[in-house]
Amino acid sequence: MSRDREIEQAYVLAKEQYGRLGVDTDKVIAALAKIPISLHCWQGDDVGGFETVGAVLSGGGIQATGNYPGKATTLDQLRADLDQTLSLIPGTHRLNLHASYLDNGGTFVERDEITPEHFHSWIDWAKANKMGMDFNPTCFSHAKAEDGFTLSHQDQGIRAFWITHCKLSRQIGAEIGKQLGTPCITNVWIPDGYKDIPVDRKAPRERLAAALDEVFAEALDKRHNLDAVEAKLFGIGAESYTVGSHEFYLAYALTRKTLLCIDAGHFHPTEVISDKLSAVMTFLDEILLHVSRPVRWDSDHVVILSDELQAIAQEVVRGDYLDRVHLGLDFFDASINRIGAWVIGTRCMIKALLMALLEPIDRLRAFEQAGDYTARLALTEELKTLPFGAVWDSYCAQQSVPVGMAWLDAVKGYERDVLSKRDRELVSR
Ligand code: RNT
Ligand code: ZN
Repeated sequence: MSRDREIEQAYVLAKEQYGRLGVDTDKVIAALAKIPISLHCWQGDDVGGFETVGAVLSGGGIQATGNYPGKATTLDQLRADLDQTLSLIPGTHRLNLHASYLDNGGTFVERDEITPEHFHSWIDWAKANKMGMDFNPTCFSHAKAEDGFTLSHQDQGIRAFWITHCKLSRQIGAEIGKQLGTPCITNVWIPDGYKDIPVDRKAPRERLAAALDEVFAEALDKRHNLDAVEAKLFGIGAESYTVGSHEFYLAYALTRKTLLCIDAGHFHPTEVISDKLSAVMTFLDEILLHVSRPVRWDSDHVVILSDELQAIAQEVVRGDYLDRVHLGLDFFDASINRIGAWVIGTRCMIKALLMALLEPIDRLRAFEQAGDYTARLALTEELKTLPFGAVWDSYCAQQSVPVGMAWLDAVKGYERDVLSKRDRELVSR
């Protein structure tokens, strides 16, 4: 039997099986194709950016580990890697860009001087790919962030510098959203915090609230730009106190009507974000997720089809939040092929959404409402061995992307033909 035929027949059988549970797999596939995932540019170069040639960004607890060969060191290379990645992922997605990935034409531009001009080549790239974009001010890996404080800094001048950077970032976000016809989510994350126990927890938080109010003072058209604020529990070097904690930003988002960004790695190790979605969504209009995989700490491992990833997708789907919860990825692994990392993580996110969409949710709810928890547990467990893979394969085939492991052949080929040559170029320079 040909592979195509095999995929088709497996799908027919799966469709029947899901159909018996009242789930229409064709409709599920159509719904899945409409869900964009925001792919983070920073997986491609270990959060390096292009402010200076060969920039290596770190700080604020952000740490990519590994030295897998072939890292993108130019804008063209990163875009080529993204093109390669996108060709291996079903659906139409978004690009999440950091301000440090600007196109400065080779001349250094300080962060308080960035303009939409510096992002036009990215906008053109997104247009060509029919993608939306999201944006982030880069408030780390900078001389003015070296002592661990940015927007909440006690020095008024340093605070003003970061306020300007964030204001400009919002304007760039608005231009991106306007050009691409879909709102850009501009997400503010800062590393501010203390390594050791502070005696004043209050003042930095009050300064941060005031600084953010300044950043968001200019009203921007919500059709172009949406603001988000990202909370965090701790970072390396900020273990004892983080100014922008969860409670701080939850309250900020609620009172200032911004989006809240919830990163899967930004809580205590046994805490999960899946349980938080319905809690915050009861009060907030929209949120942004940074889907990540913390291993013992905020390690930003490549997202896999873990129980928690499935739980996140289930909560988004069950809660009917697909229009209000924006899905972004946030991981960076430099120890494996970086394109492979993007592809695995993004495909897993989509797989988790597919599994969630394939749930016979009405039936499950009926069991729960009737107090039949035995049946609820029986069915949720039974669902795990239904032929989900056949539906996934069929979706990939329909979207003309590799089915199964075939994507890896493409990545290996690209590594051989493109990535390995980059390292030789670096050596011969
Ligand atoms: C850091 C935050 C933040 C960054 C990116 C690069 O802990 O998760 O989202 O990962 O802005
Ligand atoms: Zn994040």
